[in-house]
Amino acid sequence: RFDGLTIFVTGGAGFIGSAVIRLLLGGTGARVVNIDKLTYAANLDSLPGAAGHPRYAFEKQCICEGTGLRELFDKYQPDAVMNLAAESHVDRSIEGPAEFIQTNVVGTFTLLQEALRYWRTLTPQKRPQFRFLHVSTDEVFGSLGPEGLFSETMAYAPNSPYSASKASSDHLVRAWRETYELPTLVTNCSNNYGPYQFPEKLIPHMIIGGLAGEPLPVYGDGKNVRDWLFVEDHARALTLTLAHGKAGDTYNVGGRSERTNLDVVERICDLLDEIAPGPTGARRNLISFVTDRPGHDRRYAMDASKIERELGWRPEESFESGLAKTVGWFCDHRKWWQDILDRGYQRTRIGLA
Ligand code: NAD
Ligand code: TDX
Repeated sequence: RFDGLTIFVTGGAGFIGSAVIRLLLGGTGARVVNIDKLTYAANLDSLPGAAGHPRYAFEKQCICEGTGLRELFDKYQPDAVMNLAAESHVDRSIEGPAEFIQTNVVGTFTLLQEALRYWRTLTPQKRPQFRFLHVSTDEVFGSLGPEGLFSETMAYAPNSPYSASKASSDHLVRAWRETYELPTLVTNCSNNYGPYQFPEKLIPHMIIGGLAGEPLPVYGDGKNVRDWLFVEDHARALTLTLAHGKAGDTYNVGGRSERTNLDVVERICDLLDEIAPGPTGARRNLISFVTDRPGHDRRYAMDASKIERELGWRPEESFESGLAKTVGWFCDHRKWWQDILDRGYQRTRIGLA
């Protein structure tokens, strides 16, 4: 249960990183160092109870800056690194790819270099126990037709600047293992959803827009398919992989919950109508089909049988219950997202307000 171990979590103020930290602090004995640059997507309010926790420290730090990282490795002497710091929104990557190359590629490279430098200072006994877990996405595999699943052995075929930058970082992690023997692991996960997700992503965007009675923009024909996973199930998969995964391996993580975007948005509308009746009546009327995302991948679906078989991981939350919980959470935590809207964030999708 990681008792006495020190774990670096980069991107710990983001959506998935904060779920990992809540799990590590609440369910294990690990000491956690949250390393985050605090971009627009970060929110320390997603870590209630962390500040002041005896096993938690926060360090405002960009993963592209080697000197700062070096000081943190020397200061905390970590047993593991979980790399979740990234630019994560596909639409933003289309409008401004530079930041994605910088953080996702150069940042991962810099973090690998500093982890390697530090790892080489460890005793030969401690070196094999060190872990560098890199958190990646199913989008590196490209787009599927109506049949089939992504497996760990499939060739990468990224289609967006975001997925290309993630694919590059995955390859760097692999190379640092093969060339320098740094004990790395890579996980590739499908679409996450749940509490504390930044409002620009599909599910929170539709919940918040639906509550406000605003148009709900569905890209293209709404028939693109995503494989949804509740964020807490992903966080468990990551801690399991860190604890029991085989160094050098990659693990696919997915929820076996394929849905078209239109199905997801309609279900959100119906849930909102049930629990938060609004002045607009049936919220499905708010659905508005808009210009498609350029290079929009048609279908993602993960074969997660390796992590299920080898590490005993299973998703616990069904999509139906997880979505209902998520809609309920956003209705009950308006201040969390209203503060984000009040701070103002640039909704960058081409053609959308
Ligand atoms: P997010 O955008 O919510 O959070 C990213 C966090 O990283 C933010 O707190 C941000 O401040 C931080 N960050 C960004 N650039 C940084 C830098 N240069 N230095 C330090 N910190 C920096 O992202 P998320 O949805 O939580 O995704 C986390 C990771 O999981 C990403 O690597 C993403 O590619 C991957 N992933 C996400 C999903 C998903 O559905 N959200 C699915 C599979 C994989
Ligand atoms: O307003 C919208 N309307 C819409 O139709 C938004 C924001 C999205 N969409 C569509 C595009 C996608 O097909 O919904 C789907 C999901 O969109 P996003 O929430 O932007 O996620 P996606 O592009 O699938 O990428 C996500 O999953 C994989 C995360 O953002 C990535 O970080 C992760 O790697």
